[in-house]
Amino acid sequence: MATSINQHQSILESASRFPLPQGLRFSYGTAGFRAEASVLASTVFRSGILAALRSLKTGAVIGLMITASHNPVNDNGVKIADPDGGMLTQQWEPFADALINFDVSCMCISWAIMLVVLKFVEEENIPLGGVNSSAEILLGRDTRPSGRALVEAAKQGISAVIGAVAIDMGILTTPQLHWMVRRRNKRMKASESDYFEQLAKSFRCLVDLVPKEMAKLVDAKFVVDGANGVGGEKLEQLKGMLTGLEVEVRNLGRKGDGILNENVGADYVQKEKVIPCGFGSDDMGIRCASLDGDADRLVYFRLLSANSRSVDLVDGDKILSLFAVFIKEQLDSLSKMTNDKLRNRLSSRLGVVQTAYANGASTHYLKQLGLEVVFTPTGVKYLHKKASEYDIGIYFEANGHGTILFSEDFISSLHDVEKELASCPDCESRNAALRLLAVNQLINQAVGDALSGLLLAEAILQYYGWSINRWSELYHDLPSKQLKVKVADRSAVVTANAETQVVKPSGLQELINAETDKYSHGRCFIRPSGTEDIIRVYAEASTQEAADSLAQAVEQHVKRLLTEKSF
Ligand code: G16
Repeated sequence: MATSINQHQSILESASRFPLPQGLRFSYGTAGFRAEASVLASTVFRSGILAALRSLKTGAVIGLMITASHNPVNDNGVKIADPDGGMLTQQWEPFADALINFDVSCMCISWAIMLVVLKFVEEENIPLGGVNSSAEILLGRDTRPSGRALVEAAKQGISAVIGAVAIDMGILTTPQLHWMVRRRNKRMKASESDYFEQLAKSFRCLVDLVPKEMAKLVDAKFVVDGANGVGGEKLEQLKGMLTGLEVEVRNLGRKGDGILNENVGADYVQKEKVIPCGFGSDDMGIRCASLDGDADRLVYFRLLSANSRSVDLVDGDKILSLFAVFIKEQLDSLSKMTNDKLRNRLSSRLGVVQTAYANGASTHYLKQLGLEVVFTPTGVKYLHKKASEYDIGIYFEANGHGTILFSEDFISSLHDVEKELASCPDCESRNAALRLLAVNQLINQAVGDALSGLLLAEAILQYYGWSINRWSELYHDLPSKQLKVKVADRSAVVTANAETQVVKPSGLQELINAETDKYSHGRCFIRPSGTEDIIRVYAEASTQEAADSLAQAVEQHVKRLLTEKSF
């Protein structure tokens, strides 16, 4: 078939321009491929082919984001958004790994990449080379200097697939790109200004439903650390459209501001529990928040004392708890409706999804509220999938990545109930329905989004009239410690049971158990990072000293066992 031959040539010719760096292997980790930017051209080029094939297969728009999120500025990476705006389906990850790692530098195997593609195309029945085949891929990038060249590599990968078109959306936050993909596939307005308008409008709607005396109790001043990344500038743009919120944005990544993610941003504040650069004793008593490099994570914090850099961290677990309390209260209002027919229409399953990193105190608190709490491995791809099984699924990782998902059936019932109650403008059930509808509009349904999460948190604080101190007091975190251990090969660690048990190397879990047993309220696990070349150690105990010492003891075991060649 002529088209097929053209197609083969197209991929072969362009693939030879992007040789795989010698001796390197890339793996599709927690959120796609990530590495030092200078070695990523071939990975990004091939991810372009991958995204085009995914678009052909699904007949829908796919997103390809060039970002390394919380990683240092010299890293970069690729995140791929599926038609619903979520992460690339896990079923395609093995193909992604195979495609990205095939070595075509040697002419004798240059056809091999074609074989990998063709085998997969046949297995998945992808209409590659078909006369009417068309594919559309939205491209976005964060503010990393390497982003522009990598977008060009992605474009070449996409155009190597005949019929595939790349649309370059420029600099975006990761959640904006995921939102756009989802909206385009639903044939809805999907530009950046549509995104800002939707956030501003739904935030306004929530704030309008706040009793005025409550809103007055919340300190208007609020400062956000933009991590010197893309999120700060986007928040600057959005803030002009917001009423009911005074926000100052720092660490915008402008000239003289500092380096992306270096001693700034959500990952730094959450892991180190200290204020980011650009914050100091003048911020004592002020509500502060941090975004990460691509604005898909959010944490809040407040300075503990004017002469220390330590913070009281309000992490993803507490954001989750705030959202859960609010959503549950709205559902409780709806359950008090006297109209049985309407009430029954809204009977819903509310579920909460966490990972092993969730502080034990948060899980205890959520369960005490009567909520169903389930666990998945780290990575929004797992949490998102689990949360979508509920009518309302709230998921958050402690690092601040999360959102609230609503089922279409539940939203449609809410609309019906709201219409039925239209003649009762002040009744609490109608207001509860309106609030939930506004939350569904505000909070990103595709992926965790720091900007939409921040607006929802602010609206809920106004609703309750809560300060950040009051929010932080919802429960007291068990002291915890996280460490990173550099090892030669992080894939030597294999875990099970939502990453709470080490399966390999053998014997390591027993050592962790023995250390953990020494501490009151001790809990500890390790796992290989899927975004950095390290093993992560998490420890929790009844005092900070105990948590630190447990983490350090386990770190030593990891170092020793992973440098021994015997396992
Ligand atoms: C990504 C994922 C998150 C995950 C994080 C850390 O975040 O989207 O779900 O929690 O990596 O992963 P790991 O511990 O495997 O390094 P981001 O914000 O870096 O894209």
